Amino acid sequence: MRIVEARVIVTCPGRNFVTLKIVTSDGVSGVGDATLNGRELAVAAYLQEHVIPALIGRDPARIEDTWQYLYKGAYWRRGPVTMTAVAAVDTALWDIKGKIAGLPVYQLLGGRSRDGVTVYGHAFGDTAEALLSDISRFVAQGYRAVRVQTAVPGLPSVYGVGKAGETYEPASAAVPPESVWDTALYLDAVPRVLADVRAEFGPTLKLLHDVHHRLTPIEAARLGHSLEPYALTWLEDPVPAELQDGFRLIRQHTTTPLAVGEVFNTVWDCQQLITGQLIDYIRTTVVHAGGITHLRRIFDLAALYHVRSGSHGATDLSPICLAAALHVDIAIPNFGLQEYMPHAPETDAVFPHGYHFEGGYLHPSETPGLGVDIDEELAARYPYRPASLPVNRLTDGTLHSW
Ligand code: KDG
Ligand code: MG
Repeated sequence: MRIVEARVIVTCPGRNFVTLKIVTSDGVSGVGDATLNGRELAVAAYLQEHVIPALIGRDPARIEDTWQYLYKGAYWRRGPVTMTAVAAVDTALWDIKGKIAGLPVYQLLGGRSRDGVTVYGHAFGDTAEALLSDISRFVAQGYRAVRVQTAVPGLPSVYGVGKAGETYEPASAAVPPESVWDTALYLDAVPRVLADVRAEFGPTLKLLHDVHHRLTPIEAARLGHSLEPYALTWLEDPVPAELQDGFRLIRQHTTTPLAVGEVFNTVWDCQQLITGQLIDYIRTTVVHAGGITHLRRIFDLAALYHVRSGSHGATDLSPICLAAALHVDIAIPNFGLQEYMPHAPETDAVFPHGYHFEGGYLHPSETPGLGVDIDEELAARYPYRPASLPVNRLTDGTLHSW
């Protein structure tokens, strides 16, 4: 069997998604998510110009060899654009392998290690009442874990915190919008909010908080320490993680568990963090970390060092990525949590899928392969719209982290 065709589909059913579809000489097809928020067309061009010509004629069964060929053969290794493109091919090949075997992909990964995938939802509020009521909404649906994001008095807006009832969508304008950031106001507000939330919901609801890379290590150490009484499950992205050693400083000062990795692309981005036991959860996921093949390699390394998975799952990762992530989550021994933000109805219609949510768990599809597809006719009705993630400036105008 050979790969005879591969096509890139760019669509915007509520937000932008890039999908790779690979077709074999036997007429079996597989899909892979290739979406890189705010840089969609860079991946589409990488696939179209550099990857697809090299795929035609290859044996679709050779997943590992194709991964190595695309990673090493490019000469230019790593990086989000390259690794998202490699991930799309890898995911589509696992989909094809599952369909040919007549098995859901998780069976090819060793079968179930658990009955369901525990997920966390995103609660946010621009007022204390709005936040508490948003968390209650998740609890009522059976969620066992909730990420808590809050407005900061004195700041006009905060990344990822919309008005009650709004959907979460940080990529808005074609050119990055700019907002103002003040660390002192943030560090003052967050512990008070989490104290209220813990008091309201009791000790068993898992609470998470995402810092979105906005602190320095010593500021993050202080925040982690001040949040200890509220027993977070994790404090996410406390600092930008190019300097993996920065986490050592945070670790020395707090027992609040740490999570990082949604922007990582390879095992090399987290090697020190994992082997130094500087984190508790690694947030890499299928689409941005080289597909199922490479993600499993990262999670296997993590398992040796008591680090658990906590894969990224915001709505800018398509239902194809979520479907693939669930097959990994259900199979690996060191699963921790899976992020879950339901997609917009238009998105779900473009990507028909068999995974489902029930009582705080997601369950992967039982159909052969990934159990997700793209309706290309419907996708064609939603043309690409440029959108970018925002940047932050400090009050004196200095460009800060996002
Ligand atoms: O593309 C960026 C989003 O996926 C990101 O802002 C979401 O931080 C995020 C999260 O934890 O889901
Ligand atoms: Mg995050």
